[in-house]
Amino acid sequence: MTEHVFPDDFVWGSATAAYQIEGAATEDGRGPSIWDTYSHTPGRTLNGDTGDVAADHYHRWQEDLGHIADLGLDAYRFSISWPRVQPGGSGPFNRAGLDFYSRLVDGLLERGVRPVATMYHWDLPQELEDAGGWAVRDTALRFQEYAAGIVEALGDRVHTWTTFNEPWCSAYLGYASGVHAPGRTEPAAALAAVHHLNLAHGLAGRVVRELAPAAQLSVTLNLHVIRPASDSAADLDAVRRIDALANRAFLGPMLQGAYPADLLADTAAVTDWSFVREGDEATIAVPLDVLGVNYYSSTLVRAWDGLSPRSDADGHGKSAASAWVAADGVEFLAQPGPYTAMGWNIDPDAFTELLLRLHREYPGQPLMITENGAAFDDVVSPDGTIADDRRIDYLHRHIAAVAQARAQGADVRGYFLWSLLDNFEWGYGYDRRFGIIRVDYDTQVRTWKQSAHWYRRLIATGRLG
Ligand code: GBH
Repeated sequence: MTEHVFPDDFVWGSATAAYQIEGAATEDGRGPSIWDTYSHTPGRTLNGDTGDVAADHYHRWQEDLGHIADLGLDAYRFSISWPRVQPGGSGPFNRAGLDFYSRLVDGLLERGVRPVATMYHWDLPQELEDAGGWAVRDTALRFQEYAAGIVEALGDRVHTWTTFNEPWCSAYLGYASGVHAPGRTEPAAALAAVHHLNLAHGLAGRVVRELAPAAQLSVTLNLHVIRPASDSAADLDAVRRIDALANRAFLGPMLQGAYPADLLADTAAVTDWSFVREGDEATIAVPLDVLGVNYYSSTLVRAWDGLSPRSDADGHGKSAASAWVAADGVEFLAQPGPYTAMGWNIDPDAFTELLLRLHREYPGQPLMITENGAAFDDVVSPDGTIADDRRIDYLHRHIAAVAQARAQGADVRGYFLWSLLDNFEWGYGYDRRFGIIRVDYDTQVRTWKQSAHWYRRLIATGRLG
C-alpha cells in the first residue's frame, strides 16, 4: 500500500454536535428545541431515545477537553445550541448558555486547539418552529440576530465560524420525509426551507465578516455522489435531477449566486419559488474561506417508469414520504456492500471523485472535510479493549481517498473525524455508535477504542501507512 504523507499544516480534527452530546436539556435556562419535541414524541426515534442526558458533555466538558488534547487534535468542531443561548429563538440571550461555550472555547485555546463552531446543527428553538420553522422567512431573520449574539460573545476566539451543518438534512429530512425534527411531510415547505436556510447562511455569514473579521467563514454541506445505474439518457437525467436537489440547490446560490434553472423547472409543480426575493441570491453568495464537506457513502439511481416495483433504498425507509421532492421518476437502488451499521455502503473512491469535482467546478475554493466516519457494532472485550478494526479500516481508506484527491490538486486543508464520542445518533438514538471514544451510557465512562489510538498516531506522524 502506498504511504500518504500529510503536510504539517494539514488540520486534524474531530467533530461533535450539541444535541448529540450535551444532555442537560432543561438546565441553566435552556429552552426546548425541535429535537426535544421530536425525540419525546412516541415512535419517532429508535427505542424512544432522547438527548436529555446524551453523553452528559455539558457537565463533563473538562474531561472531554482532556481527551481532545490527548488525541493531539489541531482543531475541534462543536456546535452551539441555539435554545441554550437564546431560549425562545428571539429576544434575550441566556448568559449561562453563552458562558458554557465561552469556557469551552477558552479551554480549547489553552490547549492549543482551534475552536471551529457550528452555529446550527439542527436544534431550532421550538418557538420558532411553532411560528412556521424554516418554511417561513422570519426564521432566517431570527437566525441573523442569533448569529450576531454568539459572534459578539465569542468573536474571533473562534477560529472558524460555520453557519450551518448539512442544510440538506434540515430541509428535506425535517420537512419532506419527516424522519428528522420537526417531522413534517410537506414538499413545498421543504423547498421553502432550502431557501430560508440558504438565506440565513448568507445573513449570518455577513455578520461574521462584520463582527469577527479575523475569523474564517464556512458552511458544511453533505454533498451527494450520485451514480447512474447505466449510461442511458434517462438514468443520466435521474442523476441530474438528484444532483440539483441534493447539491446544486446549495452550491448554486452559495458559490455562484443563483439557483440552478433546472432545479426551478424540475420542482415547478410543487412551488413557484416566489419566496426567493430580489437580492436574496446575492446575499447568500457571501464568499467562503472554506467549504466544509461531510461524506459517508454514495448514492445509486436510475430512471423509474412508474410501473415496475420501486425499491425503497434511500436510506430513510422509515417514512412513507420521500426526501426527494418532485423526483417521482427516480428510483434509489441498493448498492453493493460492504456496509456500515447504518446500512450505508462503503465507497471511498466516490469521496475522491467528489473532492475532484469540487476542485474542478469551484476552482480556488479551499475545502475542509468536516465529517467522515462510521458506525459499527463495537465489542468490548473482557479486558476492556475495543478492537474496532472495521472503523479503522473505514477511516484509513477514506483518509487515503482524501490524500488521493490532494495529489490530484484538490485543495483539502484538513479532516475532522465523526465523531469524538459515541452520541445520540438522531432517529437511531444510542443504538448506533460513531465515536472513536466509547461512552458507557450507564456510567458515562469514556474509553478509547483502538481507532482513537490509531488516530492519535496518525496525527502525531502525519503518515498514513
Ligand atoms: C451527519 O449526517 C450529521 O451531521 C451528524 O450529526 C450525524 O451524526 C452523522 O452524519 C452520522 O449520521 O439518503 O440514501 O443518499 C449525515 C446524514 C447520511 C444523510 C448519509 C444522507 C445519505 C444516504 N447523511 N445520507 S441517502
